[in-house]
Amino acid sequence: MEIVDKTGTCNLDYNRVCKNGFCFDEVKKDFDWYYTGQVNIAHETIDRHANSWRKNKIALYWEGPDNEHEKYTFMELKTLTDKFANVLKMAGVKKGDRVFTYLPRIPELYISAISIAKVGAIFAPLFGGFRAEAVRDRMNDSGAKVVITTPEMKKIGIEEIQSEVPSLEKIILADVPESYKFNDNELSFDAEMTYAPEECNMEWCSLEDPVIMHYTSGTTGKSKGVVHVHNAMIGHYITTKWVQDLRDDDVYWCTADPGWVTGTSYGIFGPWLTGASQVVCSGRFSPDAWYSAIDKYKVTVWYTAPTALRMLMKAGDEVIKNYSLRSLRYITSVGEPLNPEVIRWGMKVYGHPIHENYWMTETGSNMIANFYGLPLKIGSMGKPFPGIEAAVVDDSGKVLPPGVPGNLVIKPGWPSMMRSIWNNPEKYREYFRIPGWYVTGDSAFVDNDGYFWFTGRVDDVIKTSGERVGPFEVESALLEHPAVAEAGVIGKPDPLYGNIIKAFISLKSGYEGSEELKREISGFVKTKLAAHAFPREIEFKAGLPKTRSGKIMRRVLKAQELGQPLGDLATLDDE
Ligand code: 6R9
Repeated sequence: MEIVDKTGTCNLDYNRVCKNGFCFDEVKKDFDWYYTGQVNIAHETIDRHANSWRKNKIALYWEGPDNEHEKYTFMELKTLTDKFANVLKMAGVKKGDRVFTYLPRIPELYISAISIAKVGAIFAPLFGGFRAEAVRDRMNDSGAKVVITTPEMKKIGIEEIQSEVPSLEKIILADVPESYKFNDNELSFDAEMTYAPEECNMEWCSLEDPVIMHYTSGTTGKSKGVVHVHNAMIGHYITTKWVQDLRDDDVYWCTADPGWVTGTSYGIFGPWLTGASQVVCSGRFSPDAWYSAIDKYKVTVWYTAPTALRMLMKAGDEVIKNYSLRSLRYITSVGEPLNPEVIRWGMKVYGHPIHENYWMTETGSNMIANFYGLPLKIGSMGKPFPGIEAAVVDDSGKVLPPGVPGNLVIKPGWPSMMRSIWNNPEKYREYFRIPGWYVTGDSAFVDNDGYFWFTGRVDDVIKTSGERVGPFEVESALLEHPAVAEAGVIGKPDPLYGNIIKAFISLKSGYEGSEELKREISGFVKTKLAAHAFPREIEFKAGLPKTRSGKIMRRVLKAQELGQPLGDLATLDDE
């Protein structure tokens, strides 16, 4: 066991606020709605600061892929989001409508997020890596009314499926080249903004009205819409303050894309709820680009992910010498287990440990963390955030003794917990299969000091580069390839990506397994489903292990791949 002691002044008295729920109640007075009774996360995120001494403070430093850069104050963002909220209203968006963004990390994405909340609609961000089939399924599941995208993204993800999404009324296009010809159902972001009135009537909501929906993956079935409400702001705010340790004079950079929950809770709402300045870099990952961003913007608090940190470690210490990283003061990481050696390396080259934390799309904000003021235990996820009650239990709900791994569960009722799965109460209920608990789908153990240690997923969900992928969706895409008869997909442990997607495929008769066919099938998934969720490895097999009812047993494929015992094979169909 290794503990790194933190020094500094922490405004969090763990013992005082440890009582369940107390911590969350404590911060309500920081929001305007506590006094006015008028609720909207957009007001607390932007307008509250635009009406305060922070109005001329930079809210957003934007760095484009080719060194373009822009900056926006809270006041400027208030005006822009008021205007764009009016554009959305003119486009017919009403309270409760689902408005998608399918955008690269350009300022329009951030303006859209806040504006969608301002009109009381539901902000549904789609990761730019998704392609047509994934886009179609998510929009159809939720009955998307409007999507905000660019002509370039529209071409790769929307054009071919547009006619299959009957609910879609309008496409708003940002970043449009002059030569572009608009279709009847399309609006230009820029043109509409020039005419839009500046005065906007905020749609006041209830704390329980939905405002954010993230599509995420489980083991079975297509992606599910995880619904969060305005009340989630309490969780975003308090954890950004105490887990990310964000303070007023910080320059903060969360490297996640808002297509994933980290990029929304901690890349849009959390930091702005605290009134901090944040950096958004829209380019691709490269050690030079990332270090140069930290240097250029004097980033002080940095929230990133294990795969990126491992890539930075792999890139070596030489590249760091070209940049000053002295501004860094606090580093956090999420998404997958962070290797202790990476933390030790981080201490050497960045001068600070990396604080790991744990949570998921459904929880809306950090649940377990090496939060500020808590002695950091390297390799552990930390302790439950004050006000959160977590435990490790067996399948019947019995709490397990220290050191024994089991289901990681959380006592329901924290502010940012999802309120529903869109249109799917049955899927929602599955999260509560152990009475009295929210079931995460992860396994963990608790040590004698109360720190939680991740041991793996209980289900088949794959984390690749920290991105969450459902095997079913990949299998479905594979089955659409003319050569594929059956497909089973697993996560295969990988030193860099955490896991890679490996597909086992049996071919239709008449097809010959070859390296070329593997490349073709991989490419097929990349262009149909997602640029990030394709199998990096494919193995052809004469037949796949199935249950007697015909379900492919991924568990057996995984055990075979890892050379582990096959476990209970009672349901295996021996043919
Ligand atoms: C925020 C986010 C959630 C899943 C989660 C778990 C894995 C997250 C982790 C971690 C080990 C950590 N995960 N943090 N595993 N150590 N510190 O990543 O949300 O995309 O929904 O994924 O990620 O398996 O259940 P999401």
